[in-house]
Amino acid sequence: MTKKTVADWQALAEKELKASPDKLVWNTPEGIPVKPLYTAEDLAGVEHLKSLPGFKPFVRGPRATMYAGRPWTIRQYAGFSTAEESNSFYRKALAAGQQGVSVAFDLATHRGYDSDHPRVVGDVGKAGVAIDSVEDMKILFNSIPLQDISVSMTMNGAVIPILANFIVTGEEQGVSRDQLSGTIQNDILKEFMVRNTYIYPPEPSMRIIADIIAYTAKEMPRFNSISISGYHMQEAGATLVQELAFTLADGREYVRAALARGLNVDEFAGRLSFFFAIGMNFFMEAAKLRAARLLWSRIMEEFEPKKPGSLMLRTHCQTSGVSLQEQDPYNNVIRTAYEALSAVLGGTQSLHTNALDEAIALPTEFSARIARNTQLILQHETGVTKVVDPLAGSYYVESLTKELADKAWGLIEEVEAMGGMTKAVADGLPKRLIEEAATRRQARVDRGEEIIVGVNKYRLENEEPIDILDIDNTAVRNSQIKRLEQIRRQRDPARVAAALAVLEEAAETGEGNLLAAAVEAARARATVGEISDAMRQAFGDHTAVPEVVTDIYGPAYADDPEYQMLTGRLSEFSKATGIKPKMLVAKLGQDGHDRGAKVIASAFGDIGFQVIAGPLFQTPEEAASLAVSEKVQVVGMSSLAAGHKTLAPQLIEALKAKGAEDVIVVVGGVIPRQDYQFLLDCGVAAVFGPGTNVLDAARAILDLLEGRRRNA
Ligand code: MLC
Ligand code: 5AD
Repeated sequence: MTKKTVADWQALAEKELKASPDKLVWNTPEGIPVKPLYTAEDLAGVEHLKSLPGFKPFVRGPRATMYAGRPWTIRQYAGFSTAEESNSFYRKALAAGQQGVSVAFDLATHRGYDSDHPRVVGDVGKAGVAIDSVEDMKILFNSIPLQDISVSMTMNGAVIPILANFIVTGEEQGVSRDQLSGTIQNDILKEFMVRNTYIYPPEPSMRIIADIIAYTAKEMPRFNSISISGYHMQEAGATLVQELAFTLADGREYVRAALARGLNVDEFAGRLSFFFAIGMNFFMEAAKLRAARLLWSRIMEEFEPKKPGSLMLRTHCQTSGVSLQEQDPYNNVIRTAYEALSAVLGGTQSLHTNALDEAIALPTEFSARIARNTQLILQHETGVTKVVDPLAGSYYVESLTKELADKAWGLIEEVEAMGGMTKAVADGLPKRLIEEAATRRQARVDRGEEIIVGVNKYRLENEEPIDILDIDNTAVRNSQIKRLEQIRRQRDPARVAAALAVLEEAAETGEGNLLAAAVEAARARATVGEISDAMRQAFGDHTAVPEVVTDIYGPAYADDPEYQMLTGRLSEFSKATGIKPKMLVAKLGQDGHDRGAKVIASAFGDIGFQVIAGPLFQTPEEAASLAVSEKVQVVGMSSLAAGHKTLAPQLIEALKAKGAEDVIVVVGGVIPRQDYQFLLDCGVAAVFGPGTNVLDAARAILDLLEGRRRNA
């Protein structure tokens, strides 16, 4: 038999297809042309092929034996309501097979506000657990042995008070800080880019990070000082190349900040850790983790470390939140299982699998169990843990690994040419590129070019609502306020004031370590808000000016008759009324998830609305004032952090109080069906839940505007 060549395959494929097989090439959003066939020829030039796990460049994994020696950590991110409730949830989860703890704090805590602050009325206990002081933190970890269980804390803005509270909780549980193991997210650059739970401006924020790296390097050898995160970039719409490149570029920037603080690279590099999202592009996601390890070891070589561990990328992964849907929600179990397998084939160290109700609410005990079991089944039943890096040698995966690495490296070099990530973030380039990618994707989904089962294809006629977790925000707030009052009554005010003064001075002068100073303040029972405020005095608050990308959604629809009909109707309406309809896209409370708001603002602008993108973190009162001064006809309130039942009625009341009751209020975002009627009864004109097609939303709003005009 003669040996067949790729040319022979081409010919056969052409016969089979009756067309060139080139038409099967899939151009991914990353700009990577994925071919229908990969062969040994594709491996020419792939330099990492011969590497072994446990050795640099670690493509095949950071450990020699990987899961055969020890499986990844099942670490489910969770937190809601009070410390008592979250503690009980963690303990049950640990008893049922979870292996590490991961704390989700509420948005008030993230932004450095105590639960009694007037700006956080809708946020307390909602998207995570409310923590105001060491007393709450001690309840949170009650009966969880901190010398044995590693704890991840997702905290970036109020990172100093939270880590200080954790250290003091350990002390008071009898666990010294050198025994504490875990991870603090502490990654502020991506907050400025996509996640938005920052407090202070970039420069002092970078100092905070360097202080934490310095403190943990000396005092907490088992603790990972940072979790450099791409997860939120992908959630905000980034392509995998963008996620890879910006995350690693962030990491490089943190290394530089720590070196500038006078540390030796080997003192801290082994405790830097990473965090990536794993979406539905199965092989590419696994390849992404392999490429990440390859590139990180390349980046770290520049700093000439002596320890091999300093070149090693270790990572947590979370399955993709945005890939999950409100419609036909049991499909989410399937999506999450594939994503989890991809993360594991990519060699993650720790994994969170999302719950099936992700698109509408926080997990219930039931949905959390299914999510956890998704990993337990992978670990115990599938055999995937038995062999290290089983995808190695796959023509496709190895080529993809190289292609992703090359493409990401190009973008990393671009960032470098701008002077590094802090500068790039200040310029806004990464944010812009990610928002463009997000808007492009929305257009693909709305047009049905990217199929989502149960959403833009195979949609059910009738959806059965599922049980969801609802949190009584007022009850949580009241109980937090009670405990705050008690703490303030019982503590020694002179000791608190003295400790806060030392902290403020450290912030002001640049001398001393902020975390060390905050630990003393936490021991004295200064609250999260007070510790944050002491630094606010010196650093000030960061405020971002919202920018909106344009001409992405429109051009994607240029040839579409439905789109043309809508823009036509809109321009008729504008002609008849003398102005383009004007809409404020408002973000209320401490909810910084703005992908949806930005995509809506961008797409509506292209469609022909005048759009005002409101600033983040407004109170309902502030948003109403802006709506009135800008003379908008519509306010679109975007809510992804479960504050809608508190904030929407307040917004409507505030508009009424200003004589602007004719302004149409619509609400979009993560809104459970169960809440629609409540919102409509409060005067909301329409609700747009997850999976809404943007054109449908625009049409509905135009209908409302025309209706108003007819009735006027
Ligand atoms: C591992 N070990 C082995 C081994 N594999 N030993 C022998 N043989 C093997 N095969 C050892 C390790 O060296 C380590 O010990 C210990 O076992 C634990 O392994 P690990 O791989 O370090 O796992 P873990 O402790 O789980 O740490 C994983 C991590 C860490 C490094 C990625 O940073 C982490 O847990 N991150 C989680 C971050 C997270 O959950 N974030 C949630 C974000 S949610 P030793 O002694 O070396 O430590 C979010 C959402 C939002 O952000 O709100 O927006
Ligand atoms: N509990 C569990 N999961 C949460 N997420 C956010 N907050 C919580 C919480 N309190 C998950 C969602 C979201 C991602 C950022 O983390 O999956 O997409």
